[in-house]
Formats: sequence, structure tokens, C-alpha cells
Amino acid sequence: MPIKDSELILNPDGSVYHLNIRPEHLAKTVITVGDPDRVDGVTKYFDSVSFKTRKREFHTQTGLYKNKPITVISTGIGTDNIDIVFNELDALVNIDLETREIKKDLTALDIVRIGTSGSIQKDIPIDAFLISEYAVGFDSLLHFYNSEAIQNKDISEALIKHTGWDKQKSSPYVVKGDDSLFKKLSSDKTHAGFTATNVGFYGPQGRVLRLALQDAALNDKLASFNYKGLSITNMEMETSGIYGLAKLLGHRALSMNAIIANRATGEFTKNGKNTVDSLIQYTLDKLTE
Ligand code: R1P
Repeated sequence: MPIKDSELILNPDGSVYHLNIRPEHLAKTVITVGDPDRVDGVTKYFDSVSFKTRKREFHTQTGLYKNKPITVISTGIGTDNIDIVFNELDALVNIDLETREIKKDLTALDIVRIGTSGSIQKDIPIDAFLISEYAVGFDSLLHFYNSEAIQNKDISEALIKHTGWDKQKSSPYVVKGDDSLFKKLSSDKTHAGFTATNVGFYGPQGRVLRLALQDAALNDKLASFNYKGLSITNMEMETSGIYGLAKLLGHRALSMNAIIANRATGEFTKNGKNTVDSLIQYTLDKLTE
């Protein structure tokens, strides 16, 4: 059965609705960044760029880095945007956009996030590189999909108990990144981490400006959580959605974090641009080793 026009929306030029790209524009290796301006910060290292487009927060460029085709795309902030980006990236490779049928032979993309993040552990300092081995989602994205089979329920149940999780908030879900990409991109320059993905930047990450929090001790409880040696290390706003949807759709995904704040010590980096730039160069070189 062809997928209806209202479910898979295409633009008049045949491109997917939000990303504005057609299948021939997409490389099999994709780098996602939050900030649309960071796309140029990645492709400035490319030998050539053959495609560029921009719509809303989704800025895309495809080119060659050391002869490897790579697409760089910005997602903006949050897992709601990850839902759009991952479904549309998948449609570009796994749905025939002419017939609107799912292809028989599916393609697995390699998708690497290069983003910024705040550490919640004193011993993971600002300007460090951290790779998310696991992610816990405090957003609700994955609960809208039939996803129980890919969730690590033993870890989320222990976390719910440890924090006395308020049931009015979406139930945490735990998902793992891709093991092969994790091995490929890890080195003595990277920390391995368990990343918390929050549904906001202020209250949901325990920041108080003028509003009181429902649970002022939540960040401390997250930092003291320990499940068989696994501790939560850092916070950001996309990784759980990336890991969940990549697994469900059959893609390989990994999240690389430049630690620009340490919430335990209260420090914020003075060197953020350089740290992100170094992480970009590190990731590009590891992907092409
Ligand atoms: C918040 O400032 C944003 O920064 C982090 C968070 O995940 C959120 O998107 O990542 P990026 O620097 O990739 O946007």
C-alpha cells in the first residue's frame, strides 16, 4: 500500500517536507549538529561541497571529506526536531518516493551527533570530549512508538526508584548507542558516558532563574545514581531521541559531546568555540581512519 500524501509529505520538487532534500542529496554517513551555523564549521574542513539547502532550522550540506561522502545537517534543539529529521532521513533511503512504497532492501545510515553538553560529574571537566554509550530520555518521544523491545527497562526502573520519579513527568527511557561506532570513535581523548536528554534547558535541567523546581534535588539524585557501575554523566537535549529512532529504524547512531559546562562545579568554558572545533576535527578524522 502506498503511503498517503498526508503521511509522507513531499514538496513540489520531490524533496521531503521539512528537510528539503531529495535522495540523491544524501550521503550514507550523516553528521547532525544542533546549531544551523555549525554546519559550515564542519564542512569548512571538506575537500568539496556539492549540495546546500536550508529550511527553518534544518541546514544541510553534502560533500567529500578525504574522499568520503558525508552529509551534515542541523536539527535545531530538542527531540521533537529529532523525530522530524530521523523520519525524513530514513524516508530518503528506505521509501521509494515515486511509488511511496517501503523498499525491499533497506539501507542503514551511520549518523553521528556533534553537540554541546553540560557535565553533572566533578571529574568530567569542561572542554572534555564525551561519547554517549547510553542515553536516558526524559522527553516522551520514544513512548509514542512501539519501542519496548529496544529499551533498557532494568536501568530506567532502577532510576525511577532512585529518584522517586514524579509520575506527572514522562517516564524515563534508556537506550544504547551503536557499539561499532562507539569503538571506532573512542580513544584516550574521550570519556564514555551515560547521557541524560532533557525536555528543556532551564527547569528540566535543574536551572533556577525565577521559577522554583518541582524537585530541586533531581540533579543531585541523577548524579548519585549508579546501576552496576553505570553513572549518569551529562545533560543535553537530543541523544535519547537519536538513539531510540536510529535503533527502531535500523540505523547506527552515536552522540559526541563537547562538555562546555560543569553543573557540579558551576563552571562554564571560556574556550567553547575551540572545544567544539576540536571535536569536529577529531570526529571527521576518526570517521575516515
Ligand atoms: C542547548 O543550548 C542546545 O545545546 C546542546 C543541547 O543538546 C541543545 O540542543 O546541543 P547543540 O550544541 O548541538 O545544540
